[in-house]
Parts: sequence; structure tokens; C-alpha cells
Amino acid sequence: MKNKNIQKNNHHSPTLFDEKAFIKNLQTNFVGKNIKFYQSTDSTNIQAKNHFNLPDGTLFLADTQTMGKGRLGRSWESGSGCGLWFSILLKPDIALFQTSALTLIAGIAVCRVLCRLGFDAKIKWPNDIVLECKKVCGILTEASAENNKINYIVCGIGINVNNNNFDDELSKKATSLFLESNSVTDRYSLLSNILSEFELCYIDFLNHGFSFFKKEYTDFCITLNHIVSVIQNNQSVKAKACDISDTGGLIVDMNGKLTEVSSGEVSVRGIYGYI
Ligand code: BT5
Repeated sequence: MKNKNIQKNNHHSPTLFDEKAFIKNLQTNFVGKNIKFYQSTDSTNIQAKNHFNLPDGTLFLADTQTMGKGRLGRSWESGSGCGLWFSILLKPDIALFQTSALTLIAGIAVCRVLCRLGFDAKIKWPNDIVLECKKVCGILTEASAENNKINYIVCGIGINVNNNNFDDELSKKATSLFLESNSVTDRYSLLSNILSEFELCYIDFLNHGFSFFKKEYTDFCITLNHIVSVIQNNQSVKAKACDISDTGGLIVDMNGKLTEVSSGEVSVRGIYGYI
């Protein structure tokens, strides 16, 4: 459903965050039980990395970010009063190579919650959650490790909730829950639901690995069977996206040769548009 009545600003939700009430209502065991809230900060991923000594599951939440980060040096638009911009600090006992699958797991958690709310959420591999072929959420996972052993992981999630417009360039590929439903969503109750779902998925991931989620991820993933360009080291190679591997990599057919690409290394663009 498209919003026909676009207003001039994005300030649908109160910017006030009641941390005590939020924690009291939160249905998790450890994710989000400790919170650092910023009215404005550079980037919640940067803040989480600066405070890596805080407990496992600490949530870094901002009403607005002045230097929101995407992958590969790109930026993330994070205006005040309209979105959920947050990062979760995690200290799992996993190998470094498993980190990129955590982005996919976080994507599943977000999709499950959005689908429950009635949205037809899909995933563009690896980290874009899309509604009607436009990006509503992006995920940036960063890790610190030594000798293949994880010190900590920061899983940063940005969701456009009540934004009612984007600037010209971004509006071609970005959307929000408000623009798709024409109704305002309470940001903090959405956050609470996402943290619960994330914790469930995270524990299943630690116990069973990504293969536990492979079928569900594949069902959400709209990249499969599309022709994509795999952009690596400034070179772009055309390939057909065929499958998701047991570790969450994208298996592509490049001139008849099946190759697995991992999310840390490549950017995948659909050649007939954003998907
Ligand atoms: C991402 O990167 O999609 C990861 C975004 C992660 C954002 C969260 S917010 C909380 C935490 N703190 C941070 O500093 N970051 C995380 P990537 O796949 O590289 O996509 C970036 C591209 O998405 C940009 O180049 C734009 O084209 C587009 N984009 C920027 N802002 C957007 C927005 N608000 N909605 C949709 N698309 C956007």
C-alpha cells in the first residue's frame, strides 16, 4: 500500500526514549538488558566498538546518527524521530569466518517480525531487507578478532520506520514501513520485538550454525535466480545467483563455473535494477 499523502517532515514518533520502561517490558534474557542511548551520536557501531568492555548483548541505540555507516565505506542516512538505528555488542565463542553469517541471521530476525506485522519482507543477499523491491533496512556486522578468535562482534541494524520521504537519489531505492503501510509504527515496541527475535535466532545460530536457517533464508532471498554483477576489487563480473551455501555465502554461476562469494568481499548488484 503506497502513501498518497506525503507530509513534509519525518517526525512522527516521539524522540524520547524511556529506558527503564523499555527494559522492564523487554522479553529477552540478555540482548538489550544493558543500554546506551544517544539522542545523537556519530554511529552506534562506532560507539559499540568504543565500549567493547560492556556486557554481552549491550544495546547501543541512537535517535539520530551523524555518521551512520554502511558497508565498504558507504554511508547510512539516519534522521531523527523516524528510524531505528542500533547496534548489539556480542561476545560469541565462534570462528571469525562465521561472523558474516550473523548478518544473515539478523536479517531473518527482522524479516520474521516485519512479516508478522503484515509486511511482505524479503532479503537481497546479504544484508538488505526490502519491501516492494526497495530497501527498508540495512545491516552492518563488524568483528574484532585475534588469531581467528573473536574478541567481539558488533551487529548494527538500521530500519526506516516512520520516514515519509527520502532525498531524490535515495528515494529511488529506499522505503519505510510508513511509506508502505501509510500508518505509524511505534519504534520502541518494534525494537523490543526485534531484540526478542534476534536473541532466539542468535542462540539457534550458536547451537546449530547457519545451516539450521538455510531453508528459511533461501525462502526470504530474492537474489536467487537473478543475473547479478559481482563487484570485487573494482572489477565487475556478471553471474547468475544460484544458491546460498551452508555458511551463508552466495553461490554464483560465472561462465558455467560455480563459485561461492562471501558477503565481506563483494557487492552484488542486479543488472536490471536494484534487485
Ligand atoms: C548497509 O550498508 O545497508 C548497512 C547499514 C547499517 C546501518 C546501521 S544503523 C545502526 C548501525 N550504525 C551504523 O553506523 N550503521 C549501522 P550497504 O549495503 O553498504 O548500503 C548502504 C547504501 O544504502 C548507501 O550507499 C545508500 O545507497 C543506501 N542507503 C543509505 N541510507 C539508507 C537508508 N536510510 N535507507 C535505505 N537505503 C539507504
